[in-house]
Amino acid sequence: MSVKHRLYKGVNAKIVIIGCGMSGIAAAQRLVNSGFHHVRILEATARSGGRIKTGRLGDNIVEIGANWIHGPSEENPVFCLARQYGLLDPEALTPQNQAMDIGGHPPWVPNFFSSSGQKLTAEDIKPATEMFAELLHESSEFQSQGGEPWACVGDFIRSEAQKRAAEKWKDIDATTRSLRLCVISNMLKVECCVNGSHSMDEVGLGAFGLYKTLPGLDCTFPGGYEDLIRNLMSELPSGLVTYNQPVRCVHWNNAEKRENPVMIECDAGERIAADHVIVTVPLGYLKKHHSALFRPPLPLHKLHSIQRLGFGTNNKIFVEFDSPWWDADCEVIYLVWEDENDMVDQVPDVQRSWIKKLFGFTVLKPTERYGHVLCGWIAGHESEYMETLSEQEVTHGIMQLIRRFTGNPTITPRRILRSQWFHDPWTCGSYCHPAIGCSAQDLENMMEPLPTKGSQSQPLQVLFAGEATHPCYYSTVHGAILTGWREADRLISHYSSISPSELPKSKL
Ligand code: 6YU
Repeated sequence: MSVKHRLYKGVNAKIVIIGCGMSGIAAAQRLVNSGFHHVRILEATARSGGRIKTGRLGDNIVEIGANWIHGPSEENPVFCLARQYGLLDPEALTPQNQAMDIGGHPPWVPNFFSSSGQKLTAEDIKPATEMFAELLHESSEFQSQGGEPWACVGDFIRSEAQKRAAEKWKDIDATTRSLRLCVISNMLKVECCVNGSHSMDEVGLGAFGLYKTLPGLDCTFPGGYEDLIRNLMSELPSGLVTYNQPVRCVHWNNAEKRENPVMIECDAGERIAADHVIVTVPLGYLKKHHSALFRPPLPLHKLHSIQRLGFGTNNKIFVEFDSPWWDADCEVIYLVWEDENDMVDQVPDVQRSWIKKLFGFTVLKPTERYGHVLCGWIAGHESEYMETLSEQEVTHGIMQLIRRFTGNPTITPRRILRSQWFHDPWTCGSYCHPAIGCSAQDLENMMEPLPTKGSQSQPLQVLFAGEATHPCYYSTVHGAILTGWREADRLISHYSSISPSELPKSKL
């Protein structure tokens, strides 16, 4: 028997989804396809997509938010949907591309520059990048073993790198050894961007290995990530989303009206009664607004997990040039500061030297499509400070940086465009990471519906989706989709298992 049939040709349950990002859209799609008639999305902004946001720099399409399909292969729902809608380049569809197992770190062709204006050779940097890759891999293994020697990834990598450098590189001259440690500092800054953390000293060593990668060489959407959103939205009934409708408070266990246990109060004053609400707001927003957003307040164990999990900032600065100053085959440019052999990934004086946190640039390819455009990456408080500067100040900082590292005093950017995710009031940062002291239980707590098990009240009043509720694909778009489907399935199986007389009678 089909799911639709089991649901008695569509139940009348009123379901409100808060947020029209990937997880909210995925939940709505699955519920509507399963016969639920009364599904609504309330979205604070004027657009769908949330942290999937395609913009323009001149004639070029650039991604302000999510960039890649991480691990484009059969198990990745983003890949499968993008393939189904015909949104990918043929290369991304090849079995070879899908089979590549890169462990989350694509093997890009690098150029390394140093702060004294030198282009570094493979010989200079390879021992350091190899040691770093080894340490990163070891960092992810404590999750299954337990008994980690340090609380955070940063301390583990620093202490081991120092130890191993003293052993392995003891016959190397002091300048080269120091430069290699500076390369490790640069790699730590890369990891801050990958993890969405201020510093790797904030990422818990015990939980680092919770994140799982999928096979497949990361690929992009030639027409922009928002193509995926447009295709999915076109399959939803028109009028399902109310835009510019921020939700102020979710009143659950609503004693006044037993048949509609949830009352959603919007900023504009509208009050919407519902049987279920799926909350997909980002963890950054939850951290800041949980106390106003839920009445009664969240149970303490859930609140503690919201507080314990990390949610940091990773921003991009797109920079266009008249001509390239990097090699034709170069895919990523790393900038190594020669005074950073202490392997610290935070700058001491954010206002004066925020730019030192920018690890380098990825090169937008193919050149025929994008022209000469680089994407600079900067994480942490330095990134949050960058957001407060004017575009001219950021452009000046980038120009000085590139001139210094290339030794070419004439390089001048044509224009720039940067993201500002920390100051986005509906996101408050970029994505989550397991901070010090986190465990799998925190992600379990994040996804646990309210009221919690054992309560006598109506079940599944408040459900939680969004990237920060996925046990192993958090921080990604595929993680977000899967959480939307998970919560929709939770409701579908709930209604599949109850008799018609118990179904809600009301209409939205
Ligand atoms: C990916 C990638 N990528 C770069 C940057 C960012 C992110 N991600 P949404 O926020 O989308 O939706 C919530 C909605 O709720 C939103 O529309 C709000 O307006 C609304 N809302 C809020 N409050 C409300 C209220 N009160 N009322 C009503 N509405 C309200 N992911 O797969 N590939 O390349 C990147 C990247 C700069 C910012 C990314 C990437 C993350 C994804 O963008 C993100 O997870 C999903 O879009 C979230 O969807 P959602 O529905 O949950 O929320 C080893 C190891 C380490 C572990 N990490 C490795 C992975 C690395 C991740 N890498 C990311 C890198 C980039 C570059």
